[in-house]
Amino acid sequence: MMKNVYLNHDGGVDDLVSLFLLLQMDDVNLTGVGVIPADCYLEPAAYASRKIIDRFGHGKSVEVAASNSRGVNAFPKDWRMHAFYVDALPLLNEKGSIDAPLASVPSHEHLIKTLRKTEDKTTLVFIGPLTDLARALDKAPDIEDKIEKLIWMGGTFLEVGNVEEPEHDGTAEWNAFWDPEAAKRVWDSSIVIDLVALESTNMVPLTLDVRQKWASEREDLGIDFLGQCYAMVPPLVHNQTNSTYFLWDVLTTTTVGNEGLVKKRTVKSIVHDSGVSQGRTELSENGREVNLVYEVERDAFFEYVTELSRQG
Ligand code: AGV
Ligand code: CA
Repeated sequence: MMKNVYLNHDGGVDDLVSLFLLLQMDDVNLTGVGVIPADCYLEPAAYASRKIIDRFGHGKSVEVAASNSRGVNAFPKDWRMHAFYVDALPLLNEKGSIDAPLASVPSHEHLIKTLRKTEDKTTLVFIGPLTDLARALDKAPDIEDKIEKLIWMGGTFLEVGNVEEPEHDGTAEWNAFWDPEAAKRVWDSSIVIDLVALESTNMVPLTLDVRQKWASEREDLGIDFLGQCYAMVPPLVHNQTNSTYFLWDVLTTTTVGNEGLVKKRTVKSIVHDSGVSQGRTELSENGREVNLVYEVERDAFFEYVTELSRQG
């Protein structure tokens, strides 16, 4: 059966690869894409998205909407630059023109419009901050009924998150930290949430053997795209640093097509929306239920990603 999926991403390397992968899933009807300028700059991220749809969308027509949302805590500029590199890949620019349409409304409104007009419910895949969803819910509470569930790359219940910033205690994950109030707004809704948190994404760092595998199969256009994208970001070699790249969003996206790769359990949690722990998700009996993705079969995951990417 076809699954309706709406993607909202923030233009990182693994965000753009996630879009590419969704377009390869036979049972996914991608109803729209929103791009939010959190871990990216908006213009190259929106262009790159449309070019990926053109090149790798198998003729599907998917509208891309640019967000006008603003965050609370800014991402480092170095990370935000990645969208420029992907957008400039010769592989995406051979044609010299863009066909995939840009929506005429900002992405939170595009989300509302798309959910309302799509028959049946839609699965939301958010692999950046939740700002556009929070704004959409404020503006159109009726859309909750059209949402099958939300799969979100965000949060962690580990002691150490991945935010290393002044005036913060390090307990948060970045997508939650960028706009903690938005996460809280979504927590306050009754949407079913699958949380692909750092517990599981920490198990899929970018490593040299993975890069080598993709390099050795670069004759295939889809695998070459993976290889080119993951050449732009630092792998885990000796020590993990603040810049070490994981396949955070790609893991999140693969759970749409292959739920068997991960293990989930239900927990109750709250979100801190201010102070030194802002963006922290914390286990609490007073919190709301989320389905925490806490483990992944690493080898099977990379095999699935590679398999899905093969064009020939
Ligand atoms: O916290 C993970 C989120 C994911 O959605 N992003 C990157 C993924 O797209 C922020 C982030 C955390 N650490 C990073 C990030 C790093 N070292 N480089 C780039 N982005
Ligand atoms: Ca992201």
